[in-house]
Amino acid sequence: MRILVLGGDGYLGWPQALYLSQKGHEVAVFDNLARRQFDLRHGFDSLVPIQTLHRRIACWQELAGREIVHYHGDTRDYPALSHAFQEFEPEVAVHYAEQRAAPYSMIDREHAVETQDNNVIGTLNVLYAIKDFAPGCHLVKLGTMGEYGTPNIDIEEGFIEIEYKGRKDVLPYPKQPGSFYHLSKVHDSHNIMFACKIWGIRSTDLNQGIVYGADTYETELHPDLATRFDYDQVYGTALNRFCVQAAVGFPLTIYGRGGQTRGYINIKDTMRCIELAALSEPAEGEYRVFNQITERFSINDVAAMVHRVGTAMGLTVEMNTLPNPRVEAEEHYYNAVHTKLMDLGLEPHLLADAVIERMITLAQEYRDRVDTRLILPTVDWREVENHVEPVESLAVAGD
Ligand code: NAD
Ligand code: USQ
Repeated sequence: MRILVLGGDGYLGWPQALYLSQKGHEVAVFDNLARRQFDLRHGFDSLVPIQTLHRRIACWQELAGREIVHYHGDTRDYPALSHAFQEFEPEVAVHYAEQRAAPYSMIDREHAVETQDNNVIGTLNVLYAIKDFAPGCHLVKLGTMGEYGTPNIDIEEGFIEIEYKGRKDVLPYPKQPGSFYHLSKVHDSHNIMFACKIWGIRSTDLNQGIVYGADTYETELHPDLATRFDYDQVYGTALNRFCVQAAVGFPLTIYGRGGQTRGYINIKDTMRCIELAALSEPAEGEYRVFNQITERFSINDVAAMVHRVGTAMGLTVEMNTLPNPRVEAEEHYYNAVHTKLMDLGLEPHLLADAVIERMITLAQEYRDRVDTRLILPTVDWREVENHVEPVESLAVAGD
C-alpha cells in the first residue's frame, strides 16, 4: 500500500515509517520538525542521539535499498498538505502529527491555544485533504486513552450501549480528559466521526495508552536509525522517565499517591497495531475506535518494577513522592476493554524485566547526555502561568 506517515520524524512516526517500509509498503513521511524546534529553543534533547531526518532516510535507503519519500510541511498549511496528498496519493494516512505532551499544553494560555490549534486544525485539514484529493484513503488516527479519563465503570472501545427511559442506543463513550492536550484528541475524534458520516471517509481512531521502549526491530539495525527517547518533565512519559532516573541515581518522581492507573503498550506493539489497523480497512463512511493498550499499571506499580530491576542491576534506586503537579484522581477504578486489536492478531510484547533492564542500560550508556535539571516538573495544572526555562547547555548528570 501507499502509506503517508504524518509526523514521521517523531518518537513513533519515524520507526513506523521504517516498519511499514520494511514490510514492503511505499512510504512517505510528512513533518514540520516542530518537536526538534522545541528542543532547540529550550535546551532539551533526546537521551539517544538522533540523526537529521535526511540522514535517517539516506541510511535506510543504503541499508534496505528502499526509498522513503520526504515532505516538509505543517498540517495547518493546507497547500503543503494538499501537495503531499495529491502527489503521493496515499491509500492510508497514519496521523501522528500532533503536539502530544499534556504538560506542554498546560504551561499557559499560549501553549494551550497552540496545542489545540496545531492538533484540531491540523486534523481538520487532514480530513479535508482526504475528501478533496484522496477520497478512498483510510485515516488511521492516533488518539489517546486519556480521552476517557478515569470513570468509575469499565471503559469500552469507543462506544457504549446505553438504556435510558426505556430506550436503547449505542453512543460515543463519555469523555473526561485531563489536560488541554487530551481535550484536543476528543475534539479530533468528534470531527473525524462527523467527517466519516457526511463524506463517507473511512477512519480508525486508535486510543493509545502510554508507550514505552527505545527500539524497534528496524531502529536496531543501525545507530543512524535510532528514534528519540524523552526523559524530561514535558515530553518524557512515566516508565521511560523512571528508567533514566534509576540509571543516573535520581529518585523516581512519583506524583501524588501514585495510584494513577493507565494503559501501557510497548513501542514494538504500536508498530504492529498500525499495520493491523491499516490492513483491515473499515467500510466507506465507517468510524471505528480501538483501544491500543496491552496492560495496565499504576504509577506505584511502574516505580516498584523499576526499583526491583534497578536494584538487581546493582543500582541504588530511591523513590520520591512529589506533590502532584496535575489535577487527576490518585486512587481510582480502571478497567479498559482492549480486545479489538487482539482479535485482529496482535500478539503483545508484555512488560518484562528484560525490557526495563534494556532501557536502564541504554540510559547508563548515554548518562553523559542526561541533564538532571530537566527532570523535576515545573508545569502545575493549577497555576495560570508556568515556565519551562531554557537550559543553557546539556550537562553531565550530577553537575
Ligand atoms: P512526537 O512529538 O515524538 O512526534 C510527533 C511528530 O509530529 C513530531 O516529529 C512533530 O515534529 C510532528 N508534528 C507535530 N505537529 C505537526 C504539524 N502540525 N505538522 C506536521 N508535523 C507535526 O510524539 P509521539 O510520541 O511520536 O506521538 C505521536 C502521536 O501518537 C501523537 O498524536 C500522540 O498524541 C500519540 N500518542 C503518543 C503516545 C506516547 O506515549 N508517545 C501515547 C498515546 C498516543
Ligand atoms: N507521572 C508520575 N511521574 C512522572 C511522570 C508522570 O507520577 O514523572 C504520572 C502522571 O501524573 C500521570 C501518569 O504518570 O498520572 C502518566 O503520565 P505520563 O506523563 O506518562 O503520560 P501522559 O501525560 O498521560 O501522556 C502520555 C503521552 C500522550 C498520550 C498519553 C496516553 O505523552 O501523548 O496521549 O500518554 S494516556 O495516558 O493513556 O492518555
